[in-house]
Amino acid sequence: MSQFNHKGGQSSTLGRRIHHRVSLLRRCILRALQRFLVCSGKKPGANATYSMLPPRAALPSPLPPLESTVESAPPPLFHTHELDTDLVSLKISLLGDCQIGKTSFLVKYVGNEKEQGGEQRKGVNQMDKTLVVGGARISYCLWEVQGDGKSEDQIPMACKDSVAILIMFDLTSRCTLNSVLGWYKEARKWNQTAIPVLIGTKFDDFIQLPIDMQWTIASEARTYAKALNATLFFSSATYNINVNKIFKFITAKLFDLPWTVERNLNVGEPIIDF
Ligand SMILES: Nc1nc2c(ncn2[C@@H]2O[C@H](COP(=O)(O)OP(=O)(O)OP(=O)(O)O)[C@@H](O)[C@H]2O)c(=O)[nH]1
Ligand SMILES: [Mg+2]
Repeated sequence: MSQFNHKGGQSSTLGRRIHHRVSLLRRCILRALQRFLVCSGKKPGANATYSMLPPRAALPSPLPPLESTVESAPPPLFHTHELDTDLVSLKISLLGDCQIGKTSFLVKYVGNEKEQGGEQRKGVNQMDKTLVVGGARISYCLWEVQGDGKSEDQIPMACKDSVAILIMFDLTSRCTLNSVLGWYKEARKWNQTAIPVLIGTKFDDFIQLPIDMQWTIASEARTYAKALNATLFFSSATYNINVNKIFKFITAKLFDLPWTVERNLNVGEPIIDF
């Protein structure tokens, strides 16, 4: 009997120990579960369900304004690739007279990716460049309308659904500046919402001109920019002046990012006016 009692005492001690360990383990599991739910944004509760974390959850989180703009923006502007949900596709079109440096500008920006994305359609030159901005991947689809304007459908093809329209002219050729209004009107027939940007190319050649001529062309360009309600940039593809900055400006404006260009109105320097 005493043996039985002794055994009974031993088994109840063992039982208490097991119960203690089980409740300890239970508490640990509950704590881990609560932490998980807090991290995934859900309140712990009887009906809480688990959700699989997306595979890219380990990536740095995108800049908040960028994400919120992508979600709240009207659908035709930002395209996410069906198989690539974190890739935002932005179409940008380039227009302007022949031989003003549109292709050179694109090639300077796209760089080595030209080989992958380069595509030639009738009257339109298309290149792609992908960048990572604040954790989100942005694919710029750049459509250049060839300056001869021979094919009727090339302007609608390039301008429809684009988020920005770059109207370009050669800073050393006044007649190409006078054409910008015509290009702008034509582009607006197909797209009324795209951000307009006016770009004077070949700044490196322009600064070789007499200073009074530079001043005249610069003030005329500023007048056109105001008429188009566009931001004005002087650039040079050859010397990589204001090429990347223009795309950065467009991206910041589209996604309301905290980055702004500085105005530069000094004659002899690459002008930026808005
Ligand atoms: N000095 C100077 N020359 C440039 C610059 N960009 C382009 N060019 C020259 O301008 C000429 C025309 O350049 P493209 O880039 O082919 O011009 P485009 O506007 O694409 O011409 P089209 O497609 O035929 O309408 C070439 O000889 C280029 O080398 C620049 O920034 N500075
Ligand atoms: Mg070209």
